[in-house]
Amino acid sequence: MAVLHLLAIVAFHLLIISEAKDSDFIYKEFTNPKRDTFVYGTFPKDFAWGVATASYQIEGAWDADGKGPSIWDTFTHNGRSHKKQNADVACDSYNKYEEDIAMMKKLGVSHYRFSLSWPRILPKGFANEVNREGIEYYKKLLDALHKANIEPMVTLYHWDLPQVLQDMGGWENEMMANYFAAYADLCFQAFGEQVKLWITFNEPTIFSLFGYELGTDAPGLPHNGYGAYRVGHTVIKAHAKAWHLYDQKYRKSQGGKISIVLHGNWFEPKNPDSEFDRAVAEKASYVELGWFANPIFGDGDYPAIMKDMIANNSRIQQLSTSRLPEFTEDDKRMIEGTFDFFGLNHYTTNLVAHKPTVSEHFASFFMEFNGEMSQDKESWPEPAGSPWLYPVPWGLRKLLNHIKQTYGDVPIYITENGFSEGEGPLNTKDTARINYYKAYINEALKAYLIDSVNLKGYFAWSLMDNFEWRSGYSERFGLYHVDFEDPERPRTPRESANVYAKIIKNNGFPVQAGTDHTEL
Ligand code: GOI
Repeated sequence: MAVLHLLAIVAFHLLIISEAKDSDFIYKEFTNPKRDTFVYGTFPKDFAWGVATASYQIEGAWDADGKGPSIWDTFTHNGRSHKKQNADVACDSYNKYEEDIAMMKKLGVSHYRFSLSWPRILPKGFANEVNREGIEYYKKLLDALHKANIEPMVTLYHWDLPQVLQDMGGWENEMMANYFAAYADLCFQAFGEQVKLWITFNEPTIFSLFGYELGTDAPGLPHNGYGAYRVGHTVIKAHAKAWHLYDQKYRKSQGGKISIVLHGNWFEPKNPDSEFDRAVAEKASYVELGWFANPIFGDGDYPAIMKDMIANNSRIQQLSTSRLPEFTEDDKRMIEGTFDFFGLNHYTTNLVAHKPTVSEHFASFFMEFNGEMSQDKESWPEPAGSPWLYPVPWGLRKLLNHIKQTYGDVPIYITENGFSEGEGPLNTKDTARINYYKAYINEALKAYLIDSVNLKGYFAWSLMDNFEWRSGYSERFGLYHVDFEDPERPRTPRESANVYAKIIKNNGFPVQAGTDHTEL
């Protein structure tokens, strides 16, 4: 059956491969010589091609027209980001959204993923005081997208919590699940006619861990060993409540889809011959994604491997109960199956080696695994702008297959993928980013064509340079460059914008006449 399926696909798409040319992405060494071979072929006809952004990172207008402050306004105004930078103005997309849409038209995207600023809509956090001007802004944006024939994918929460809700404990307060559901209800009501793809949360692992465990991100609380787990527990319930609300109250009339976006690295054993390294790498993959994916896409509960790990470590730390909270049976029934697709943000791969890290005296998510993360600095190309972002394209294909094997044949959108460079004078020749996009999109194509992964779309991060959280403007992810020194915030396309536009126009990498191809 599998063989027949593969043959059918090969025949249908004229799947043809060729050895990498010097313009393609080449690794210095690899164990499987075919691994990095470039594949020619195209994505399905209705494939979603998009770009992604987030409200705090692009909008600016931080206190305009009745907007309340978010935890990121507080955090940056306290000087906690790189060079005390903030996003008070950022890309000024609050005023320049029409320019943004013109850029999207040039790229030829079919979809735009952006997020709503909760404190712009509800300055006091709660749904009893609605800021009309906030609603109007997003309605204008949605109308303009509609006119441009671009489908919106709207994230309800991309990290900019109203400060007033943080003053009540933020995501560590269980009541947040209800407050979030009320905010979601209002958004479905206000925008649901125009929005057919909803995302509840962007990367809950990341804002839990960096905001409430390490404290390097807003709200900056170093609640090591327990903060992130408490946050995650409430966020999962908040997501499930919003999903059920949409399902029961809006799905029939509005006909959209709603799900969650999870961050996933691929984890590769540092020494593939070591069963210890293999076991820790596997654990890392099952826990990073599975913390949120297993409850939602699996059986309603945390992965067993995660529950055991944290319970054991808590025992070593002389605690009477696990630091990971438990779901009730009712919780599990409410949470299980609350998805319409799988939203995946993926950027890089890590090597994992076994190393005893669990301590009797200090608890931390990052020490829970008895493992150590690193990068293969010998074989992987240097990251250009973000020290953590090593381009490892084959990791994406492995991760997509892992998702299919672990959570079933669910429709997957790659909701973020992209590459950064450092600050500096405008250089439109962004070869490293071009190589990154070509190679990663090609691995996505392999997952679709060869591995039959149910891939529905791909969103590049990001449309333009923007405020990169604690790194300020020092890491640039844009297909378009933005000059943050100029009050006009002029945007200039980089070469990668043209390359991405061409990939979109071709719906992948069709076979070209006159090039040297070998059949698979
Ligand atoms: C998305 O997050 C997000 O959705 C967008 O809003 C965002 O703009 C976009 O990606 C681009 O980033 C070497 C413990 C140096 C502490 C290695 C572990 C620093 C610090 C590896 C691991 C990692 C993408 C910063 C998810 C945060 C960048 C999560 C990617 C800093 C490191 C670490 C490291 C670590 N991450 N983020 N860091």
